[in-house]
Amino acid sequence: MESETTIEIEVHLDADAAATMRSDVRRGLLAEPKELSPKYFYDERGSQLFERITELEEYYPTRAEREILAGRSREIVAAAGCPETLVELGSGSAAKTRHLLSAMEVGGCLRTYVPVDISEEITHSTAACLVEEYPGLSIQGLVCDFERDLERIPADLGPRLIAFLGGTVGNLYPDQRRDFLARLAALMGPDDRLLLGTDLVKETERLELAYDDPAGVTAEFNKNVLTVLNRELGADFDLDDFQHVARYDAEEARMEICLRSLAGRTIRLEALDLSVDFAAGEEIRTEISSKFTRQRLEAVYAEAGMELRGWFTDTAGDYALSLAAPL
Ligand code: SAH
Ligand code: AVI
Repeated sequence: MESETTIEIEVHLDADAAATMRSDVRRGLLAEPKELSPKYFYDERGSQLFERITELEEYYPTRAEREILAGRSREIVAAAGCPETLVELGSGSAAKTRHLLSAMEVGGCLRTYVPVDISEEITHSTAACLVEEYPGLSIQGLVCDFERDLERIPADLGPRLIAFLGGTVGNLYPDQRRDFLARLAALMGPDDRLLLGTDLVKETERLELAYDDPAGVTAEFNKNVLTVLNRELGADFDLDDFQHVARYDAEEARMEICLRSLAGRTIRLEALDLSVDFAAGEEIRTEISSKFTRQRLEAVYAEAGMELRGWFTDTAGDYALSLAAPL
């Protein structure tokens, strides 16, 4: 890279985003069963707690994805045609992304990195670290909701590799996932490629342990969404009144992460002028985390207007990175 290192980060967490949060939370807490979007986990503390999850012995997906990226990034980048731009959806700390950036640098094609994340703090700190590590890299970050603002991703930066790592696609509900991937496919040019990280179906016991670690970090991460609602919406949740629950639904092939009210109570959300009743034992579903097989992913791509072009797994076969192209 010969050009100058630059960082530009556009923030799109405006009044609309605040209004979306208010209507999402109102709808979710009045729904049957109650639910909240996992995007509200990720304030500064939520991002830090997720980083701690990635270091847990029980949480294998990060390690498995790192193994694939450390061993096969050059192959992946070559299969993607050594594009100039790496767009990363839900980039977070971009810890594993370095393997892709380095492979693009070695291949002589790296120009621009576009991190896209809802968490402003982590996007700024990630960008600041990466410009030190990759002199000449242009960073054009977007702090936004990738579902709401997908069309803001720059399209004029040459061929793009669009990475969606960590298994975050598994946190979208099937209809959301279908719409999201179809919109993404419609935005992709013939030379763009998607690199998608997905956790694979496995034994219930390992899955449940990965989402309910004995040290309680995942429970803290899950309960953090209540802290976010207390702060942003003037809610009066007491975190000790709720229990972290993580169970595998084999039929749907997904983990369901919930918060269970230990007793009957009424929660007040001042900013919504809303009071919500909880029965003893009633749950709020705060996240799903879908698990895939190669066959299921092929079907997911087909209905979104893409096709599978490459399949990379870790040695244990726990996790897959797949490369896809628009049809
Ligand atoms: N890719 C990283 C982080 C995964 S955690 C890894 O593999 O380790 C999920 C990331 O997606 C978080 O950084 C979170 O802030 C971001 N995220 C979740 N929902 C989002 C949304 N709707 N829009 C933008 N970013 C989102
Ligand atoms: C970000 N996402 C892929 C994580 C997952 O595994 O579904 C979030 C997470 N929730 C609890 N532990 C990790």
